[in-house]
Amino acid sequence: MKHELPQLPYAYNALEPYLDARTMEIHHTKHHQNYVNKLNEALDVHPELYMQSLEELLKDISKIPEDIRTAVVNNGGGHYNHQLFWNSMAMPDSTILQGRLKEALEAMFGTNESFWQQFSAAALGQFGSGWAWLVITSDKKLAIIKTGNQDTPISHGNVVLFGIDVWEHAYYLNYQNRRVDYIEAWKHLINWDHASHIYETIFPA
Ligand code: MN3
Repeated sequence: MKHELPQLPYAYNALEPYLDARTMEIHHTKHHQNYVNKLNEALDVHPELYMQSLEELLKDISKIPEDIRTAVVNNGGGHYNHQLFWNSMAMPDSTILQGRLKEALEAMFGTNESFWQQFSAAALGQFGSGWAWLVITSDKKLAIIKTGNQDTPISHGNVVLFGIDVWEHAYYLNYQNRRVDYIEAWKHLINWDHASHIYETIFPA
C-alpha cells in the first residue's frame, strides 16, 4: 500500500499562540505531504517494499536497495519524523510530567528544569536542519539525542518519547531565524501524557 499523509491529532490552530495555524497547515499539507509523495516515488521503483511498514523500512536501512536508500532515509525518515512530531505536541500547557516518567527523568537529569536546559541546548545546538529528541535507547536508558536532516531515531534502535523539529520551516513565519524563541515556546506544547504512555509501554509496571 502506498504511504499516506495522516490527519493531525488536533486542529491547525490548536497550538496557538506558540505555533500559528498557518505554519502548522503549511508544515502538514506541504512539507509533510512532500515527504510522503517522494517516499512513494522511491518505492515505485521497488514496489515489493510496499509490503513493509514504514517502521520496518527505517529500522534496518542497510536492507533497502542502494539505488533508493538515500531517498528512503530522507523521505521515509521525513514522513516518520513528522508523525512523531505531531504526536509530541498537545494544546498549550494541557499536560504535565508526572508518574513513573517523572521519576525516571528526574533520576537521569536531576530536575525537569535541568532536563529542559539540556534538551533545549541540544535543539539549539543542532547545526543546520534537524531534530532534538527525548528517547529510550536500545540499552533502555533515557537520553537526549540530536539527528541531522531527516535521519530518524528508530534507525539507531531508539524509541522516541518526543522530539522537536528545528528545520526553519517549522517556525520561520512566526519566529524568523530566532530558533531560541521557538524552542522556549515549544516547551508549552510537549505532550507529556503521550510520552508517559510510550514510557509505560516500554517499562510496564
Ligand atoms: Mn518539518
